[in-house]
Amino acid sequence: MNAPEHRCGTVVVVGRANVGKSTLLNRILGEKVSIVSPVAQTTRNIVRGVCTETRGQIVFLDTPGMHRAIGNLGRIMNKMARGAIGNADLVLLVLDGAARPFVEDDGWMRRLIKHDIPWMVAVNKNDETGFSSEAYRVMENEIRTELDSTERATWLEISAASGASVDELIAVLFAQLPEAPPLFDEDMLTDYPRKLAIADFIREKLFTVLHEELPHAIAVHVEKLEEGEKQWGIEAEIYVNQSSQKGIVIGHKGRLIRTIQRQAEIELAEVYDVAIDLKLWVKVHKGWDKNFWLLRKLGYA
Ligand SMILES: Nc1nc2c(ncn2[C@@H]2O[C@H](COP(=O)(O)OP(=O)(O)OP(=O)(O)O)[C@@H](O)[C@H]2O)c(=O)[nH]1
Ligand SMILES: [Mg+2]
Repeated sequence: MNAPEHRCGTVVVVGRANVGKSTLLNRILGEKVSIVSPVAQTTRNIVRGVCTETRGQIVFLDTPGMHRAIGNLGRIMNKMARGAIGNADLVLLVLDGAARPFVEDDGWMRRLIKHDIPWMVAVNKNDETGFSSEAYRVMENEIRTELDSTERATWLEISAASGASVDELIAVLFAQLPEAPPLFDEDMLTDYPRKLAIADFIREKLFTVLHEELPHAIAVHVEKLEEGEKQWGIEAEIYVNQSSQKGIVIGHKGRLIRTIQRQAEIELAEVYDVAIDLKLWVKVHKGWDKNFWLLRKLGYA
């Protein structure tokens, strides 16, 4: 009897900002490897997540959401996402069925059709009232007609939040990948560097707590990480562009920064299964998001 075939390949997850790419990756992996927030442009790096099971191994790359870029950081993020598809066996384009199509969705479809990369669509948020994939399907038809392309992408309607049709999506992904041995050790979930992951968890809490008040350019850098057996000591700096923003992040009598610190400690303790002592400082770094040296230090360039 033949051994069951083992499929393996890289699936690059792309789409407009805030459509639910990172939520979907976490749902598929059953672990939080990529941060999620209601604020657009949450993911700023390529985050790799490896799904290993009896059918084979899918290496997912979560990418920053495409958006109208302002400044160097925005341009780097868009470039990262566009560049990532060069490594794909398959591109998964995530669309937001609870929102109308945007120019960025058109841009992705056009790019994928033109470059002739195998791709499929997951229309996300089908748990929301008013969900519809119709306008996006019309968009694909119109672009195909314009570009003289006769193929059709595979479409699925899912909810990354509830998990609806996500198993079906995984089955479709496996079916489209080549027969190949695993690329990574079966125990590996992600190879995203720990200091960057910790900085992201803290940034996620900043995004969630500040939300409407969030300064446009904000970043977190882990200055110190001491991994003790019973407790990890972490010191991190929060970068803002102006001194007025420092007050927003700290809040009245330090209330906001304490909330952010506590929420980050709780989540980090859960993720790394160790007690966490987190210290946060807010630093004014005028123009940090335009400074390539700082962007590199933050892991963005
Ligand atoms: N209702 C609903 N909300 C969802 C679903 N998936 C994600 N969201 C929400 O959509 C928002 C954005 O989710 P993310 O996973 O951060 O989106 P993203 O595409 O990774 O965003 P960027 O990293 O900014 O590009 C969050 O508030 C999520 O909770 C879904 O299936 N249903
Ligand atoms: Mg994301």
